Amino acid sequence: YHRVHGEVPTYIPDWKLALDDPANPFTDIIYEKAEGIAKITINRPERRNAFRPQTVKELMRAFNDARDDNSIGVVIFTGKGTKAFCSGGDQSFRGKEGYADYDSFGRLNVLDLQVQIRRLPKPVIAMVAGYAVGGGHVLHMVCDLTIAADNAVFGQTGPKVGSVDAGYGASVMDRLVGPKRAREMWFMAKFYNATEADKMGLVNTVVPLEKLEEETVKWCREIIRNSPMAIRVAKSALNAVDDGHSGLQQMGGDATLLFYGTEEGTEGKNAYLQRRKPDFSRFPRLP
Ligand code: S0N
Repeated sequence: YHRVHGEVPTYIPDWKLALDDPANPFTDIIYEKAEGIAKITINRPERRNAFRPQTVKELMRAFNDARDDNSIGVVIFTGKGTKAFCSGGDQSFRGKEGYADYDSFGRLNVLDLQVQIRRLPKPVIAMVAGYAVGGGHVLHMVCDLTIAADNAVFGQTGPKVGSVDAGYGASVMDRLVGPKRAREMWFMAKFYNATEADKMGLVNTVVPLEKLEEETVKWCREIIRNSPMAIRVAKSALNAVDDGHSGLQQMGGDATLLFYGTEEGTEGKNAYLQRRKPDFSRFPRLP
């Protein structure tokens, strides 16, 4: 492979701020791009990168942009600083119906963000230094890959603070670590260090903290060299069974997308536009 593609460079790219809308600047995140990689960083280190509804709204804006930007092949999702990837929902914003910030009613919009990451047709890599706990642990789990620093700590806190993620937080975890470990993680709300998380299948690799970004970018560069369509189809296929109708819809959309690119698909469209009957006779009925 390396003989064909060459070695992957390890320097950290020259990140450029992205989606810098002066009328609507980000307050809770940092959004950067370089070399076909988008980097989305939760920027609330004083709260161990806990998210409030505003944080989630900004994350969704950035992830949406990364999906639509044709030059982006992979997304890094991370937290500012070395102490936390994300410590989950900001408890000081929690109300009766969920989390509330500028408007007075609560919302559970992190669930929409989880779905967005699952359906984004490009790989999303969680780059984890420090704590990935509570809703922050679920966010790393819904990412396609996780690169952990050796100071990373993983776990659910819900049963200790009166919350629970009974959606992807339960089902994706069950897939990742198996039913017994998933029960252990939820019932006991224990924390696990990076080595333990690696053994449990929660992460892809563990690297020294000072090498975290270098290694993550290296993985991104490897991915970007490969076929975007193959990666897109692989991601939707890997999620399809677990995501039910929604997963099949995503994968089915890939089939439609590929069909539109064929002569057979184009004949149907051309015939309609040219006001003639389509001639599909020349297309084979493959075995
Ligand atoms: C992360 C921990 C272990 C770090 O400990 P450490 O290093 O000792 O730091 P601290 O001194 O504890 O923290 C530093 C400052 O940061 C504040 N802070 C940290 N985490 C949070 C947080 N989650 N919310 C608000 N503030 C936080 C500290 O208060 C401290 O501030 P100062 O300096 O002012 O004292 C440790 O901090 C810890 O255990 N944090 C709490 C982890 C936690 O329980 N998170 C919430 C879990 N629940 C969720 O995530 C909700 C899930 C969810 O959102 C959801 C799920 C499914 C369906 C819907 C929803 C939904 O509600 O939307």
